Amino acid sequence: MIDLTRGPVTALTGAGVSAESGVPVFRGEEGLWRNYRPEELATPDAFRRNPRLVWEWYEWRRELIGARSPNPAHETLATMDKTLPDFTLITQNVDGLHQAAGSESVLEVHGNIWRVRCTACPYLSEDHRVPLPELPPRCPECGGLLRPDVVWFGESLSQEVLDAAWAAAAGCQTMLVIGTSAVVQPAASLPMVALRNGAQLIEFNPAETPLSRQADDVIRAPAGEALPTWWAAHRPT
Ligand code: BV8
Ligand code: ZN
Repeated sequence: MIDLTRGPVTALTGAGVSAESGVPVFRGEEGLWRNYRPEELATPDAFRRNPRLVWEWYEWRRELIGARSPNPAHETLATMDKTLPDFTLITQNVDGLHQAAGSESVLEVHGNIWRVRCTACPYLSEDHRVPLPELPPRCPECGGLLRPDVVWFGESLSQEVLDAAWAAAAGCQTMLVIGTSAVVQPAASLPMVALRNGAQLIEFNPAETPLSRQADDVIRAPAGEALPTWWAAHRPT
């Protein structure tokens, strides 16, 4: 029986936790956009070659995400954050839905689609405007090209965020892995770090993943349905 009072709890989420909010996952059939795959658009080369095309994809995602709300899985994770004495949420998602559901300290290992930064000066800002006034958007400080403040394929993650995520994985007694295909590195190594340190691993995913065999428990169901139920049965009284 999973006992959440045994020690720190860490949750790692991927695109699947936002699926029931209507945000397309990366590797499902609807993960395509105009027949491009994320691995072709979410790269520095694609942006260098065609910043307007890459921004059209982000604009489309911002418009879509902006019209969506957190689902019960996001809400349950926000409740865990408030209820458990030592809880850390790590997300690979850039949609900001965990914060919208009330999660306070979220480790966003791949950045956030609602922040933009300049490619030519230190300008960095929250920007929720949909649509943006022009594509690609320009820096108000220096006129340089703005880019989404996300981590593209081939780019390194923020060392500070990655260190915090690594420590949370290494230090937890229980890790919940929710809605990720566990293929993108280095995030996909976090559950292995937890396992190596003796954590119990619970996977919430309707489909099999490379983690499933190593998990102590697998909940083969959509997170929006399964996580609230699971939490009701396991929340410390
Ligand atoms: C790095 C931000 C060091 C952008 C993302 C060759 C060349 C270059 C690099 C590599 C290479 N080979 C490997 C690499 C490393 C690469 C990598 O891992 N590639 C993969 C494709 C093999 N990683 C990197 O490049 C990383 N950086 O390594 O730096 C370096 C430096 C220089 C050169 C080399 C290396 C950076 C990776 C970050 C990429 N950015 N996002 C944006 O979003 O616009 S990744 C992107 O994929 C999203 O963040 C997403 O979260 C993430 C992972 O996908 P998932 O979240 O798991 O989503 P997915 O669709 O895959 O799965 C959804 C799951 O949900 C499924 O399992 C499904 O069953 C489930 N599900 C569906 N519905 C539900 C559900 N679950 C629950 N409930 C439901 N209702
Ligand atoms: Zn600038």
